[in-house]
Amino acid sequence: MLEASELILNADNSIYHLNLLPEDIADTIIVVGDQNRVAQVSKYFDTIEVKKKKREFYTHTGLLNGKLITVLSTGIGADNIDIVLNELDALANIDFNSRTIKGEFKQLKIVRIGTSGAIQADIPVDSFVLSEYALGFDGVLHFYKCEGIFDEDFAKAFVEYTSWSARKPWPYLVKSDDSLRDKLSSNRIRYGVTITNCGFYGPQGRKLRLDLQDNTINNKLTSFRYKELRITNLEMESSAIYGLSKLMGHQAVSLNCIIANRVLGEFSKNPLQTIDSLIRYALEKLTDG
Ligand code: R1P
Repeated sequence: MLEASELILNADNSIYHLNLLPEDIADTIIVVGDQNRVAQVSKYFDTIEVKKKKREFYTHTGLLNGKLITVLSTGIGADNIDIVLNELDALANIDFNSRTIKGEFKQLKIVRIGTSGAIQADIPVDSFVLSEYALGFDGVLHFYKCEGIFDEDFAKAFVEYTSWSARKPWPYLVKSDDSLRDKLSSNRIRYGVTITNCGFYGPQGRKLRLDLQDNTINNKLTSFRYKELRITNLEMESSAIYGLSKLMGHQAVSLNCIIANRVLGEFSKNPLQTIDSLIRYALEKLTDG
């Protein structure tokens, strides 16, 4: 039995941070960083059955073409993903009355629709990148028993190539779910390796007033190659989504709207329109068939 301090429920039996009841979520869940993006997604639903919020975690669940979909905001960062993934999994797989793990496992499909910066010159702003792999600099997964889900050879080659400081979290490479990736694929999509950073400025090589531990890190990220893989873009959530989903048994894919190109120093002239176009693309693919 999970104690009150471990599985924390609110007075109405909803889960602590997300403020949701098990019946409030669909099996297909779109996660976005920005809470304002939740309504940008749910405005395309035919009906909205659930609207709840707490802190930065806004949730709308509704029907689109007869399919129940949840869209939920995670806020920024892999630390928030630890909360969101654990609480979504608890909603699906823990009996809140008996506080025990249910006998039958329920698998969730988790699709992130996020914004991201490209670190290759040939990935233009306003394009879409599906993270075939996520490379985590966030460290969240290392707190779980996670041996065996990472590509250790990739990590070793990366650490050597970049002279990665031993004071930084050990990078971990984790793959997207194959079948969900196929469902969301088309010739409008580019594929790549997405770095999940633990911050926006120094951790992504941005220098405002503070000196960086390694001023050349972004050049090394751009030039690093491992077999047929190269790093394509940077954001702040995908590796924790992929890693935790893999450990829990859920399917996950991250779709990135490229709003900046860090190599060319460019930023999208209309990021909202590009995000809207990726939202419509993802909804079409998820409700197709
Ligand atoms: C940083 O501005 C935020 O934008 C990106 C990063 O991952 C980080 O969360 O994604 P979202 O637009 O989905 O929040």
